[in-house]
Amino acid sequence: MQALQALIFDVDGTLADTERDGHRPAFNRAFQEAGLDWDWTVPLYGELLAVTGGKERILHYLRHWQPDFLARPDLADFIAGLHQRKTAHYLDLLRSGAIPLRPGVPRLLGEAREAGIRLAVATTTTPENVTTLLECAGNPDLPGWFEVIAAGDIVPAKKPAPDIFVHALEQLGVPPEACVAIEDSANGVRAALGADLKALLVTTSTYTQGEDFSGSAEVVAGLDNIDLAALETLHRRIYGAVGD
Ligand code: XBP
Ligand code: MG
Repeated sequence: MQALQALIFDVDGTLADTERDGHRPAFNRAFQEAGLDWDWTVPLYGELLAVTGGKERILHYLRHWQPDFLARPDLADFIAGLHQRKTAHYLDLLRSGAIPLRPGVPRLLGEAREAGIRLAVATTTTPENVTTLLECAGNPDLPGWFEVIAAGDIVPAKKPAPDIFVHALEQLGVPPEACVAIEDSANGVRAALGADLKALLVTTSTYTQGEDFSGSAEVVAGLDNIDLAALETLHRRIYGAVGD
């Protein structure tokens, strides 16, 4: 049986609870700046989160709530421009310290680093959003603790497609059975399982409580009480003890 070699973390909702008070207001600021009267309220954003990827989420919103915009000849550029401004506003929010890492995350990352367990990220958001979150909510060295930051448009299909997790595994050069993956959403669970990451811990977040996490090994409300030993126990429960 493979020993545990690496942890693969989702970002939004897992490392930090970023959606309601981070990404969502950033989208709204970009819309206001563009003179659009679109308001992604807390409940509406919860519905829109069914679609991963900010650009994809804007297109989904247009299709269902603003179909007249679909006729724009420059639709792709229009969406890309809104998303670029949204990302700028999100980075400002991160740099203001508005979004902390979730309780237990700094400790768990330190334990893994101390034990020589490799760290990776597999996320739908952009690489800069990841490094800026880690630098500003954690510490300036934190991005360097992650050997692999698999993020955003680096893969053709976003979660729930498995592509980003497959990419992270390829970059790590380890099989899925050598890893534990940590996610917060049903889309993330489907993506991780699609990459054969069976040792999968779910930590529910603001918007994902009550989602379908079928196939995950364990569901917790947060990582406050999850240490490296708990992840090693979960890994053994799925794959058996080393030497089995
Ligand atoms: C969550 C997402 C992202 C964010 C918005 O990513 O689906 O799209 O909501 O970020 P994950 P962008 O849970 O996989 O970390 O606007 O940069 O896409
Ligand atoms: Mg997530």
